[in-house]
Amino acid sequence: MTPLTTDQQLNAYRGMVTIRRFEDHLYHLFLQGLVPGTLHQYQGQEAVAVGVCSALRPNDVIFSTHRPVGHGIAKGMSLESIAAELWGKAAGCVGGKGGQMHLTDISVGMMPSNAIVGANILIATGAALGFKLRGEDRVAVSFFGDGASNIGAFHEGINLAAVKDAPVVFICENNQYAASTHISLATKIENIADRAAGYGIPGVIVDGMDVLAVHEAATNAVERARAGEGPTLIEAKTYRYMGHSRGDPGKYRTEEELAAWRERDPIERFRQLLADGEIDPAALDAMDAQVAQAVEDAVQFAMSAPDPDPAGATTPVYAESVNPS
Ligand SMILES: Cc1ncc(C[n+]2csc(CCOP(=O)(O)OP(=O)(O)O)c2C)c(N)n1
Ligand SMILES: [Mg+2]
Repeated sequence: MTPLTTDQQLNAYRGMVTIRRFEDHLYHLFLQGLVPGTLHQYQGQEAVAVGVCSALRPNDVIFSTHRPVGHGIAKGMSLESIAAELWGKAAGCVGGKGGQMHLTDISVGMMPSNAIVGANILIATGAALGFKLRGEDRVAVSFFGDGASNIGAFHEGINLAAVKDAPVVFICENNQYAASTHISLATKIENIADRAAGYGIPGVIVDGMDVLAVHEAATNAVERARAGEGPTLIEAKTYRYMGHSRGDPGKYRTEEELAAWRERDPIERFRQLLADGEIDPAALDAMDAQVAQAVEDAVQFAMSAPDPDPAGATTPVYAESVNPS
């Protein structure tokens, strides 16, 4: 394991709190009808995004899903560029043309997130093969859900990555549900990580509510990928606190189930660990307040930012010219 320095632990705490605060703030604004479109929220899963991204270098890349806010924040996107994208503003990360499910910032390694379930397993594999063929010391990460593990692309992507020893890490965030379908109704085996054996690669199960455990598992997988030994499938057992998307009240699960997972909240647990160690809880309180202000500022910025110019509606959506004549 690469132990995290105190600064890295504080960064991990700040990252998880930023995701939670931002998502909670969006939720309250959404209920007031102030957020355009829908939201797929990440509360509860913060330790996965932060634990994995803390094991990566800036020039490593990640591929996310319809639930990308946590991944984007963890990889270093600015809150302003995410918020402005959610509000469809010109200052958004893709000029307001993508919205919540298409967060992108190539400069920090946040590749275009993809709402087609399972698709990024193949795309991340392709990126990793590109790194390998060009001799670049870089790793690609594919984040996807338990539901995606029953899509054909899961088999095709992981099999190809395994055969080619591609420098890619597959992170299955098993949050127990694919929309309203519980994992037990869609998957006969207990652990998705067990499927790794079918591809001849390591399968690792990790507590997705424990940021240090996720960091350790991700660090091992990233080191393996960098050493040319190929991919790893990590299954992070976790839970989403909110409904699948904002229109979903989540009636298919019990209050008791939700409460049991909240008992293991990744932020509360990590905060306790830090406070039991050498970190002054007052410093954590100060960080919480700074994060709350940064979230508020980013949302204010986005809501008051100018709309995109309609004249640019088709650029860069279509190539300028594909016909040399
Ligand atoms: C190929 C495909 N099929 C169906 C959908 C509709 N859909 C969007 S999200 C989702 C559930 C995905 O569940 P999971 O992979 O577990 O991710 P989670 O939402 O739990 O993060 C479905 C079925 C889609 N976007 N793409
Ligand atoms: Mg799921």
